[in-house]
Amino acid sequence: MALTRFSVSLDKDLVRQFDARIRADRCPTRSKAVGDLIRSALVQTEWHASEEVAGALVLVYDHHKRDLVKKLTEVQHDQHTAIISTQHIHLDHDNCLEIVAVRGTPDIIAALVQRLKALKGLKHVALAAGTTGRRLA
Ligand code: NI
Repeated sequence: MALTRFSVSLDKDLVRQFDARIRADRCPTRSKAVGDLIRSALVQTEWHASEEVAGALVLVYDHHKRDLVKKLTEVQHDQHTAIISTQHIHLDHDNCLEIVAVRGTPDIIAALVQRLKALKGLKHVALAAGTTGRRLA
């Protein structure tokens, strides 16, 4: 990996806050912290473009809720092209945690999230918007 050095001029207080955050996160260097921020911004850019992205959906629900499991299965089958895999964890007697790995264009994944959020009875729906990694250094 070829490295490039560049200098940046920033507000002194902003740098102090950034360094405090780096220490709290136990990030080893400013360079790594800045690189992570740049990658994070680039991943957000991928989600605003129409190229392939990847991520994970986290769902929490009570499997006793009437018809919920059936509806969840229907939605996932309808959107199967965006779903790589699903992991189901029985958290306790009532609650289930489902992790749905997704890959596709942002609009297809957004449509899946929208349909899941529209279902009654889900306690939690969250999307970790990630990347395929192909366009990132
Ligand atoms: Ni379960």
